[in-house]
Amino acid sequence: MNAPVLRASACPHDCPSTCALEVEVGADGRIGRLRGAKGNAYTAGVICAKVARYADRLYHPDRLTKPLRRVGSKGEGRFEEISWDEALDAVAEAFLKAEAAHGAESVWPYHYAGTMGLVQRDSIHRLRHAKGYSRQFDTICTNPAWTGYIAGTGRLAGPDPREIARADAVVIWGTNAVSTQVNVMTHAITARKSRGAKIVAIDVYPTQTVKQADMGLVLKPGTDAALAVAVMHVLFRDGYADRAYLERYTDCPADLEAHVATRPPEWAAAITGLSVEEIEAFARLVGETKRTFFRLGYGFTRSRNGTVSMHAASCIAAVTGAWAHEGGGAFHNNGAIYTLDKSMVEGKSLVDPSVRQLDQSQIGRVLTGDAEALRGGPPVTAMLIQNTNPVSVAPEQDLVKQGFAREDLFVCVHEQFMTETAKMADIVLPATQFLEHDDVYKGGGHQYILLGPKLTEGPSETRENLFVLNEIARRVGAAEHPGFAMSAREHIDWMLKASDFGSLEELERDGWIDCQPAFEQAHYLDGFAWPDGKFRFRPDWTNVPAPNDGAMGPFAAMPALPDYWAVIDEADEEHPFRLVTAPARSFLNSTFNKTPESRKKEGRPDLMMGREDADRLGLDDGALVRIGNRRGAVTLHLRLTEGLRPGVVIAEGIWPNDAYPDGCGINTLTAAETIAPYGGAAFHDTAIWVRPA
Ligand SMILES: Nc1nc2c(c(=O)[nH]1)N[C@H]1C(S)=C(S)[C@@H](COP(=O)(O)OP(=O)(O)OC[C@H]3O[C@@H](n4cnc5c(=O)[nH]c(N)nc54)[C@H](O)[C@@H]3O)O[C@H]1N2
Ligand SMILES: Nc1nc2c(c(=O)[nH]1)N[C@H]1C(S)=C(S)[C@@H](COP(=O)(O)OP(=O)(O)OC[C@H]3O[C@@H](n4cnc5c(=O)[nH]c(N)nc54)[C@H](O)[C@@H]3O)O[C@H]1N2
Ligand code: SF4
Ligand SMILES: [Mo]
Repeated sequence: MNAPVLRASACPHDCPSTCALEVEVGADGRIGRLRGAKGNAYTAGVICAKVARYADRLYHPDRLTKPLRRVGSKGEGRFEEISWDEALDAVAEAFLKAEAAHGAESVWPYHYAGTMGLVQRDSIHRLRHAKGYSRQFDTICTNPAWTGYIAGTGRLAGPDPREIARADAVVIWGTNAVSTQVNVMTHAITARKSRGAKIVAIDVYPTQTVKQADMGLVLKPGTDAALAVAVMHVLFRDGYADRAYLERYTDCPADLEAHVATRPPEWAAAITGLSVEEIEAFARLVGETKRTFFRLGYGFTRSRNGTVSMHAASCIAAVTGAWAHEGGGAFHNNGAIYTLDKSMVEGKSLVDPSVRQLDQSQIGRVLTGDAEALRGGPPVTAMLIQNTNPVSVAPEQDLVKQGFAREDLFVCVHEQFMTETAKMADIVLPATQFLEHDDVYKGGGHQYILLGPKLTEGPSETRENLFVLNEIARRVGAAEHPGFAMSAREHIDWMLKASDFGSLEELERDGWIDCQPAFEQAHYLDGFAWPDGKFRFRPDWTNVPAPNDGAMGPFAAMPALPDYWAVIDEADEEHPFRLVTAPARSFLNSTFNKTPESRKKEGRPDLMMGREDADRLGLDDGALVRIGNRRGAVTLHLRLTEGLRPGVVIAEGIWPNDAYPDGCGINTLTAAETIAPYGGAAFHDTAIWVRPA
C-alpha cells in the first residue's frame, strides 16, 4: 500500500490555539491521523487528542449526507430525502414569503463559530446584508473579555504569545488551558523547564491546569477583580510598583494607589474565599518577577461582572511594569493584528445600519416574541442556521426550545450532524467538514494566518457553506454583489491581496503568515492605543470601542477604577449553590459530544460537588440529583470532588440534551441577561438549588 502523503491544514474549531496541522491523506483520498505542525512556532507539534483522531468525526456513520425535508411534526425527527434544488427552492420560497408578510427583518440568518474559516463562516453576512435581513449581535463568547481587555490597552493585541516560553512566571487566569488551549501549556512548561519559571493557575475548581501549576488559586466564581485589586494593594504597599513606568505609561497611578490602599488582602480574602497568605504569596511572586506573562482567558469573564474582572486583571501588569519586558505583560487575544479586508466576503458595502440587530444569546427571547429582544420590530419567522447549535449551547434553553417549536417559524439548518437544532428544522442541508472545503483562518491565541485547503471530497451530497449562501442569494434575487459569484479560493486570494498579505499562491507555498508586530508595538513601548498613549486604570466605560458592532449598552454605572462589582447571581437561601458550566476536555462546545472516543472519556453528565456539601444534603457519590432555578431544572449524577469550595458546583461540558434523563441540557439553567457594557452571556454565573432526584 502507498504511504499516505502529509498535507498542511489548520484546525477550524473555535479554539484560541488554531493549530497548524499535518494531515495524512491516503492514495484513495482517505484521511488518516492529524498531527500538530512541528515547523509552526506556536503549535510546535502539539494538538489536542480530539482533533488528532479527527477521522472519527469525518467518517462518523451519523454524518448528514442528503438534503432533508421534515415530514413529521416539529422536532419529531422524521424527515424525507429531497434533492438540493428542491431544498434550496423551499428555503428561498419561505424567505420570500416571510419578507412579503412582515418585511425582510423577519428573516434572521443565525450563525457562529463551528468553523472559524473566514469564508465559510462569514459569507452568511453577505446574504444578510444583500437582503436587509436582521443582523446578529454576536454576544455568546467574546464580548466581555475583549471589552475588558481593550478598556485598559485600547487595542485587542498583546505580547507575542510565544514569549510565554521566555517568562519567569506564567499566570494562567480563568482559562483551563490543559483542556481548552493546550499550546499555552506547551510554552509555559518550556519556561518552567528552561528558566525555572513558576506557573500560577487561577480558577474556581481544581482543574487539570490548576493541578499542573506551581501555585493554584481556587477562588469563588465571579470574584477575580477582588483578587486583582488586593494584589495591586500589596504591590504598592511593598514597593513593587514600578513608579517610573506608571508615570510614563498610565493614566492615573496616584488615584489607583489611593483606591487600592483601602482594599487589603483581608478585604479580598472575605470576597474571594482565598486566604490572606495565598493572596500575599501571589502578589509577592508577581512583584518580584518582572517577566510575568499574564495569560488571561475567557472563563472568568462569563459572569455579570466579567468585563470589570478582565480589566482589573490586566491592570496588574501595568502596576509592575511587566509590559516593558520580554516574557512580560498581559495577553488575551490578538484580533487587532490581522488587518484582513473582509469586505468582499461579508458584503460590507451592502450594510444598512438601520436594520435591527438581534442579540445572539437572547435567541430564546427573540423566538418567543419578547418585544425588547425583538427591538420593537417584527417577529422572526424564517431562519438559516450555519455552524452553531443554539438548542444546546444558548442560554435559557427552555425558551429556545419553545421558540423552535413554533409552527409559524421556518427553519433551515445546514449541518454536519443531526444536532438538536437540526432536529427542529423544516429543511436540513448536509455540510462539508473542514478538510473537504477551502478556507483561511487566523489565530486568536497566536499570530498566524493559516490556510486550510480542501484535501478530500466530502461524502455523498455534502456542500460547503459558500455554495448554500450563493444559491439562496440567487433564488431570492440578491446575487448582484460580486462575492456571490466567487469560489472559496477566489475569496481567499481576494482577501489576501486586498489586505497586502500576498496571495493565495504564496499562502499555499508557505502554509501560514506570521503577523507578529514588532516588540515595541506588541509591548506598547511607544504608548498604549489611546490618544494620550496611556494605559487606562480609569476606563471610560461609555466609550470603549465595542469589539463587535455595539448594539447593546454602553452601560454607565460601572466601577470607575478596578474593583469588585457585586452584580453576580449571588447564592441565597432558595438557591444556595453557585453553578459553573466549565468546558469538558473531550468536547468543544457541543462539537465532538457524539463521537465515541470523546463520549467514552467524558462518561456522563455529572455535577461535581465537595464532600462537605454532599454530606449536608445527604447525597452519595453517583446519586441522581436535580438542580434548578426559576428558569427550569436539570437531572444529572453527583460526582464527589476534592478541592471544591463549599457552595460551588461544576458541570463540565455541553452534553447533548438527550444525554440527560429528561432531555433538559445544562443551559436550561443559564441566563441570557446582558453582561455590561456590550453584551455577553454569563454562563459561569448561576445560582441554583440541588435536591435528590
Ligand atoms: N476542550 C475544549 N476546548 C475548548 C472549548 C470546549 O468547550 N472544550 N471551547 C472553546 C471556546 S468556544 C472557547 S471561547 C475557549 C474558552 O476557553 P477558556 O478561556 O478556557 O474559557 P472557559 O472555557 O469559559 O472557562 C475556562 C475556565 O474558567 C473557569 N472559571 C469560570 N468562572 C470563573 C471565575 O469566576 N474566575 C476564574 N478565575 N475562573 C473561572 C472555569 O472553571 C474553567 O476552568 O475554549 C475553546 N476550547
Ligand atoms: N453552558 C455553557 N454553554 C456555553 C458555553 C459554556 O462555557 N457553558 N460556551 C459558549 C461559547 S464560548 C460558545 S463560542 C458557544 C459555541 O457554540 P456553537 O457555536 O454552537 O459551537 P458548537 O457547539 O461547537 O457547534 C458548532 C456546530 O457547527 C457545525 N459546523 C462546523 N463546521 C461547519 C461548517 O463548515 N458548516 C456548517 N454548516 N456547520 C458546521 C458543527 O457540526 C456543530 O454542530 O457555546 C456557548 N455555550
Ligand atoms: S487545541 Fe484547539 S486549535 Fe488545536 S487542534 Fe485542538 S481544538 Fe484545534
Ligand atoms: Mo467561545
